[in-house]
Amino acid sequence: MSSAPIDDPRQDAPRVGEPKSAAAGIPAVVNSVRIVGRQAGPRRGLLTLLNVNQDKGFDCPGCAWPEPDHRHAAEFCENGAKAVAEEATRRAVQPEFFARHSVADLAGRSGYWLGQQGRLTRPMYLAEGADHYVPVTWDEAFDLVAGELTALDSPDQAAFYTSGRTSNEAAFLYQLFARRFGTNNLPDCSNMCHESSGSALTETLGVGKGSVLLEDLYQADLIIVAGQNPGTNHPRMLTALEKAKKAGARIITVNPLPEAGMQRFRNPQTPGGVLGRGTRLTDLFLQIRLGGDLALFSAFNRLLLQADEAGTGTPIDHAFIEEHTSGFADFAAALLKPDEATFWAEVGEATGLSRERIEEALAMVLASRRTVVCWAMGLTQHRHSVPTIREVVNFLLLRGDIGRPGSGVCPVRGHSNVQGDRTMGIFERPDDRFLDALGAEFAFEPPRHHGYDVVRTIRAMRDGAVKVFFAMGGNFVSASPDTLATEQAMRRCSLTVHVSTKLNRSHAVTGARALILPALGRTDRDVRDGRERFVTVEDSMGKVHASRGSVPPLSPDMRSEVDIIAGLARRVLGPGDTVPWEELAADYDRVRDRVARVVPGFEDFNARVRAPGGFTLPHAPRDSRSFPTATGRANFTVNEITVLRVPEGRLLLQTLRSHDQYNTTIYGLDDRYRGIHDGRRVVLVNPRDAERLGAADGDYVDLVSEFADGVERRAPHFRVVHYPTAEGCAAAYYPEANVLVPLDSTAEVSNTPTSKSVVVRFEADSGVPAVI
Ligand SMILES: Nc1nc2c(c(=O)[nH]1)N[C@H]1C(S)=C(S)[C@@H](COP(=O)(O)OP(=O)(O)OC[C@H]3O[C@@H](n4cnc5c(=O)[nH]c(N)nc54)[C@H](O)[C@@H]3O)O[C@H]1N2
Ligand SMILES: Nc1nc2c(c(=O)[nH]1)N[C@H]1C(S)=C(S)[C@@H](COP(=O)(O)OP(=O)(O)OC[C@H]3O[C@@H](n4cnc5c(=O)[nH]c(N)nc54)[C@H](O)[C@@H]3O)O[C@H]1N2
Ligand SMILES: [Mo]
Repeated sequence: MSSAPIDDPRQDAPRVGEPKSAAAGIPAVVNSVRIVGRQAGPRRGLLTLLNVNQDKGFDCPGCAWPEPDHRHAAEFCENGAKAVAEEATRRAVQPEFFARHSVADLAGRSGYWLGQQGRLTRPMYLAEGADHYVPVTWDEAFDLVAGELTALDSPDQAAFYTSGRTSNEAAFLYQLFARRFGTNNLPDCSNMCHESSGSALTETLGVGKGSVLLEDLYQADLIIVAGQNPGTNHPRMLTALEKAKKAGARIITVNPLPEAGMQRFRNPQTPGGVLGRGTRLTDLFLQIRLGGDLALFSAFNRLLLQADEAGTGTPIDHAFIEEHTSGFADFAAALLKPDEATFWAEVGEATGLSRERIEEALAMVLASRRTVVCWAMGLTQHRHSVPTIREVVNFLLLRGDIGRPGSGVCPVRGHSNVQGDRTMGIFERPDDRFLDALGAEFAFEPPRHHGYDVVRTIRAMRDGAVKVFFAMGGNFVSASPDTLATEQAMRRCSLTVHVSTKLNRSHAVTGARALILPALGRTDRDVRDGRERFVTVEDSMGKVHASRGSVPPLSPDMRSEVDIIAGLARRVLGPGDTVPWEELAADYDRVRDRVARVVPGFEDFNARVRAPGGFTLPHAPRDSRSFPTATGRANFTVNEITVLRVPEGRLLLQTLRSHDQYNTTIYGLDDRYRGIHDGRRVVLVNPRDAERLGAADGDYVDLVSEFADGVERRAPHFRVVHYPTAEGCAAAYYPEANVLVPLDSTAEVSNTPTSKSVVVRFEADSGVPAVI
């Protein structure tokens, strides 16, 4: 990792070497220790690392991958260590910092530079027309927000965003506050992330969450990992995959990129991983074109149906289909309808894979009695993501692979509590059952009309329909699509408020007035009135457990998210409110008691969460093969194959994560496994495409995206890197490439921005941009 945070755009000067073919090993350990030491120092560093993911410790703020029952003394990974180090850092942003740097100055810095300044420590206010943020007291801050909120014509003129690190307790109170105030405008990072999974799974299985536990992975015969890069984004998943392999599982990886982590894993906690070559993970690599997964799973399903018709083996679980599903006949008829030539021509075009290759994969499917499909953003951020995931469900239903050990759907969540936030009611389209329970518990009538998701919030701010934007964490400006459109929308607000741990671009691109409210993070000790408090989180597999911070907060002016929400709610709603805000905040057990009465599965919450390891939420399809869908059964669906065609001379571009970032938080300028160092403005291109486009390795180009609205979106000055990505499919890093993702290019049903399929052309380099 480069040591100096980037301040001068010319520092972004990528050097390119060979991609790696194995992940982790000793370099990962060395890197973890170095980063933590540099940010947090030896004492805070050790205090944090020894407490990550331990029973009495805190949940890693990195990803949502679950902790195994038998934990290692060091149950963290290189990237978890970076996430912890960023938060437990000794560097602090004090009021003097804001006196030195105007907002215009901050708006001209890179996200990397902003994040490297350290933790936010005081509430700061930017008055209308002012150049600098100035310190304010918490009471003044609450008064400012309350004044603005209560002056609105309608509660729907405010939007309350949530990022996925917010604890269950804070999320529950936050959504309660928004609804008590009168709106369902609760956009969250999920809208840009796994919303497509939630939509598809709720419709087909009745529960919008994954159906597998860690034990299922260990019992699986076959694990298909599609559209996911766990070596970087869920490194502890590699340990689980290694264990599954040792128990006999085989792995098919589906990805346009040959990601190092899925090739070979050198587990730093085993001698073989340190000294030997490690474990080969992938048995079959399907190098698919972007967006080709719907066609791939359709091909699997058609081959299964045909094998069944031919009477070879038992490709289909008829008993399961008969007893538990609905819609099979329509699904089968639609899938078998096209003639062979037409069908396979479409599959070939969409996937870039030969029929032989797909049949090779199918042979592995047929040899498996228990199959798990794991996926992440590679499947969720396309226009046809919901149909794609529905087709994955069709595939598992055909095999009877839902609700039996060793099989199921495994959408791997991103943010460490993004799943819990949704469970707690952070959702712009809540169902009546939830609202009824919430209203009954707190004696009020919640708003019933749906609120805005992320994309609709941006449009509403742009159009003047939302005037107050409040964010519980996150970096809305940099994480959202269409950066310039989003920035303009933010600037039209009368007030923007960010409850944050670290400085980011959303603090520099603001409404007429702005507030920064400094919050405690996962690693911080949360003490009030001399008593230490803990929060809870839910991992990607529906396990709920406690999280206790261990490092002393850098400033007494930082408050817990729960205290911030309660303080604000009290001010906005007045002392006579039906919700006893202060009483709840003073003791998180009281919040949990309320959750237990409102949210199914949380009965006896306080007792059960104190048991070692916490507890697992019920999941009807997994637990009892019952399906709370509209039909009362698991639903087969008909999904038409989509081929993403691009005009001559264009490429499809995906925007993804490097190894040295956490979403918009940039840890450094390297992407070690892909062989990229010291820079992030790179575009990975297949050499054959590059030749067609006349782009030599090392050339600099502008990326220009093309969309039906005719608006020109340009990302200047990207270094061309010849890379073994699927033909026709390029890749560049998020958030630098977000400027290219059109606001109105979203997935059907889920409305998720299509961050993994943007049509781009290359143009002559227009030089280093002012802000990178
Ligand atoms: N260290 C670290 N950890 C993280 C994060 C982070 O930024 N840094 N972010 C967290 C969050 S919020 C999330 S949501 C997750 C994200 O985790 P991932 O989804 O793994 O993240 P991406 O980098 O977006 O990677 C997408 C992967 O899908 C592949 N892909 C892209 N398009 C397609 C496609 O059409 N089909 C197929 N089959 N593959 C495709 C890409 O080549 C890449 O390997 O990670 C979480 N964990
Ligand atoms: N082009 C493109 N865009 C994407 C994606 C993509 O793949 N491509 N991925 C999308 C995905 S999957 C996601 S999840 C979103 C992420 O969107 P966000 O969740 O909005 O973004 P982050 O970068 O994770 O937010 C980082 C900020 O959160 C704050 N923070 C960190 N921890 C805490 C905490 O404990 N409490 C509080 N209050 N604040 C905290 C810090 O101030 C930090 O600067 O981005 C999406 N955007
Ligand atoms: Mo995410």
